[in-house]
Amino acid sequence: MRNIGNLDSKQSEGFVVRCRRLQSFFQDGSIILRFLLIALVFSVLLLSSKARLFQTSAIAQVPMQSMPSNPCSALGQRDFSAISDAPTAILSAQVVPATPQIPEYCEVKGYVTPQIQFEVRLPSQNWNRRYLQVGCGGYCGSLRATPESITALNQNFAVAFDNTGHVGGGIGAGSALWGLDQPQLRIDFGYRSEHVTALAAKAIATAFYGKSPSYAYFQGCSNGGRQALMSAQRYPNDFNGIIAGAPAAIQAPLNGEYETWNGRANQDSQGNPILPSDKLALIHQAAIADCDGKDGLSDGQITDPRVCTFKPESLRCSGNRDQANCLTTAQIAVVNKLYGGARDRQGRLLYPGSQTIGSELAWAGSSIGTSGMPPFAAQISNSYLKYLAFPKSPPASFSYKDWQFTAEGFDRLRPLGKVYNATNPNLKAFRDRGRKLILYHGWADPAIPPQGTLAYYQAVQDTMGGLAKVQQFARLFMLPGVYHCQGGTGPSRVDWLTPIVAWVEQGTPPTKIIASQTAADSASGGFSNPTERATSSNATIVRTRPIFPYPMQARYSGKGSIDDATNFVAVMPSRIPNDRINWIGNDLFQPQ
Ligand SMILES: [Ca+2]
Repeated sequence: MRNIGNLDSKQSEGFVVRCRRLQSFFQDGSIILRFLLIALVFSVLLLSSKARLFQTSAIAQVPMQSMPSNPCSALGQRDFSAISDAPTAILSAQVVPATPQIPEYCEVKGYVTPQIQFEVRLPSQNWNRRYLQVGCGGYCGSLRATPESITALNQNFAVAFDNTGHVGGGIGAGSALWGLDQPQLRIDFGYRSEHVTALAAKAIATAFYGKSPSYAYFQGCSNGGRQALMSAQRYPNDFNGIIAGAPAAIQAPLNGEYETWNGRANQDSQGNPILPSDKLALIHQAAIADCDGKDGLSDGQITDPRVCTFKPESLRCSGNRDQANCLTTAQIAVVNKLYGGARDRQGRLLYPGSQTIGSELAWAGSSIGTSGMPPFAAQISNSYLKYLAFPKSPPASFSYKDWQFTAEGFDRLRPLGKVYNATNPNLKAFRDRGRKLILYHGWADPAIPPQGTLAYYQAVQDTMGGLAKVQQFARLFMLPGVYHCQGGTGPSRVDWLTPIVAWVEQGTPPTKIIASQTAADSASGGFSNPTERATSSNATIVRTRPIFPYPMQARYSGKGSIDDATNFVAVMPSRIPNDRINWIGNDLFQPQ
């Protein structure tokens, strides 16, 4: 009777009755009847316990909850060196006590050869048989428990993350020095680290619980979004469901051309800045005034900035005299370089995308330096070209300022691009295994152009039988006014995990996502610390909006608050956008 676990008193009485009948049948019933009754009893018990789980979990329909079958510390003695493709060593295994924020878990640290360090967090109680691996942004180089990983741990997922195979990271000077003529470390960062971490973490979870995970998920944004797509393309066995946010998927052209272009757009011939960051508000306000209402609602956010026709020339200073409320000819040229994107002398695009109209406030720090610091674009480009871009790295004196925007230059980025780019639109193996993919991108992303994600999604459609067929396993959500992964002038807070779980486990595709926004989100420049974002999660919500699968858009119903998602409906745009972009790397979207 001790095994009835979660059943309430009424259910317990029923169980007692069933036990007595069972006893009676064992005494005088036929073998077939005994078998049928035993099966019935187990079915009732299973349904009863599942019904309770339905009510208690935000993530619906937990397959089965499991407890550890081995002590945490025992994992430190286990030999995982024989994992195929992922020889693994454990460095430590210890119980981390519960806090008000996080339940008790077994923390396992280790590495996969040669140096892919990882951390696995295994909940001590009520594991939901799910595994979530989270990606790592920029050039990674450290173990980062993202807010998404903490949320999932709270929901009794086993979670893991890794440093992508090297130490040192960020985006500043020397942040990618680890890659200097290091082919293996480049491969580990490029595509191997998430695969082998998944192999190791699943084996460790299985050893701990005595059961393997029922479902595996991956969630990442930026470089983590690139890792997400890489998994879908190269390792379709690894994850049942994948969430790819603002992916840095077209990485060699992104970091080699696009960021280099943006990093240099605001430099005069002496290297001094032309456009001060305090003029970005002026440009943004003029852009919003020009385009906000074109989507049918003046709400401070632009549903699809590609319909905008704003020109910075409208802010031209009289007599080209530099004043606070206008732009000089040179400043207008900077803005047009950012709106126009990286190009060679013939005007051919070297990257499929550019800064979007409406994103101007987020240029501060990303494309326009602040406080005397070079912008993000210059830093990430410089590290890429010096340490990651070429089979043989350039001399130490080389910098992003020496790069030539030419077809020849683009071709020089191709060999290592094969390691970093996640641009293969052939997702057949992924689809055929029943896997699901959610893609999302902010329309005002100042770091990675949203048009590139649209172009990739278009290539997937072209390869996989069109939009309707692709939406059976891969859906894209475009977030108006949202910066890089988070923050922005539009709602950016989204629970992506619940819908991917529902899609994978229940076959329920996401038809509507609710995004929310706090006052603090609007002030974010798109590069705020994710940890700070997590701790401010209790901030007051000032707006919610529905996001529909692309290309559907949210339109105001005409009644009620424009800050309440319930007052918006899904509409198809009057003209279905053409997301193909003619650029010098068209062939990168050819199916492999
Ligand atoms: Ca609007």
